[in-house]
Amino acid sequence: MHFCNFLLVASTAALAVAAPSASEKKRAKKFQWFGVNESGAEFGNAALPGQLNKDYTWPPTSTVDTLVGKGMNAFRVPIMMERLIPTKMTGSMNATYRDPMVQYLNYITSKGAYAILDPHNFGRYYNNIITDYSGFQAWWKTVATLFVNNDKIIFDCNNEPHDMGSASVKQLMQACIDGVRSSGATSQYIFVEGTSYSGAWTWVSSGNGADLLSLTDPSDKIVYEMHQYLDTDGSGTSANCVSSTIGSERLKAATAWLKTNKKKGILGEFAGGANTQCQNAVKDLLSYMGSNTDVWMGALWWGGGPWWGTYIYSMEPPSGSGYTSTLPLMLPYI
Ligand SMILES: *[C@@H]1O[C@H](CO)[C@@H](O)[C@H](O)[C@H]1NC(C)=O
Ligand SMILES: CC(=O)N[C@H]1CO[C@H](CO)[C@@H](O)[C@@H]1O
Repeated sequence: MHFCNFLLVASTAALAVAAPSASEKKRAKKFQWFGVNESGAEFGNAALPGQLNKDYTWPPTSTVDTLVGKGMNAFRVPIMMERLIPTKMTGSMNATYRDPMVQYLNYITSKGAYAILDPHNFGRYYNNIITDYSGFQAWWKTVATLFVNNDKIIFDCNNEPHDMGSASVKQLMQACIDGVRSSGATSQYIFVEGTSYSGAWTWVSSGNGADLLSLTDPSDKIVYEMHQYLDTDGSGTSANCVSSTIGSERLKAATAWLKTNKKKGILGEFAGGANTQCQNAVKDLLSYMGSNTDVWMGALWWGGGPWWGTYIYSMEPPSGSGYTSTLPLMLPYI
């Protein structure tokens, strides 16, 4: 609920910090996308389908006006595959979940921003690793049909597959691409993710680099989405960061892979705790990406949304720790 105030207060914070340097401003403009994950609709996934406003919620549309007004232009919206199409992937959509989702995403794009539709399923459907690729393709065809005429929707095939081989994930991502395109949605970007939680630091070593390279899209609008946290195990569960340069270090191999293969990347999730080491690390990460915008198209902080409470990376005003102390550092990049 409070998330709508995120950038409103951010603008106030901007007045209180030093103006961005010319080089920072220049860098900032080069990101195609900068924004946040807007959580809520994927919450309470132990309860499927779950009840609206009890197990899960939709972030308020009023957020969007404020955030877009302050310069953000990309919102990743996690959802649950099972809530949208229950029982089986080839089934039909549940209107109770579908209609507010469509409204919310269309609202975002009506403001000129990109809405990233993110089935937050870790490569699983009802907790089983998806191996029915044609079923998954059907799921995406059904869903993409809703947005055929909206070129500011981005289809994010699946959040953070893990404990499955990169070759299997390749098949999963290709099924998504094929499903989306066969719906008639041909103008939109598609974000693909890899195994090992789509970590940037393990992109090459996990096999993603080799296997996902051969994905094909008739519209040629694939963007490789990677995630990078800055804590010891890279899981995004600690408020501490390894060092102030860990971000750029962890992105190096993936950046080289993108360049060598002439691919585009998006950092779909990143965050660090609200302490000096992490804040320097976040700055280092964004600076590094800012000098490699030939391959990095943007970055999305994890996470925003109305139900995060005292989460270590919360951007929630008035007291979310990321919001009160890390946000000012990121303003030059918005
Ligand atoms: C449809 O979704 C609503 C809310 O998510 C849920 O309460 C209802 O049980 C769902 N219906 C089916 C058939 O899954
Ligand atoms: C890194 C992180 O914060 N991951 C969380 C993302 O959000 C889901 C719920 O949406 C949590 O279960 C994860 O722990």
